[in-house]
Amino acid sequence: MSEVTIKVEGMSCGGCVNNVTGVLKALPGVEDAQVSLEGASATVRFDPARVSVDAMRAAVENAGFEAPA
Ligand code: 9UX
Repeated sequence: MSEVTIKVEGMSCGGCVNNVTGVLKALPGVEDAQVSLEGASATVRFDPARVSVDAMRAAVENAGFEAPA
């Protein structure tokens, strides 16, 4: 299992945090996601054989937020 912290910009309330958490945890291979509103970031524990960081960033962007590299 690996861990990565990605930037997540555009979150403005706890609902956004829940939304981002949900889309990340919905990805097969994502074990856990801890999303920080204040930190504008998400720390994700994942299986790199099953999911890529690029796929996480794409999921966040599809949910309406920005996930710059
Ligand atoms: Mo808060 Mo975010 O009212 O997707 S849920 S702005």
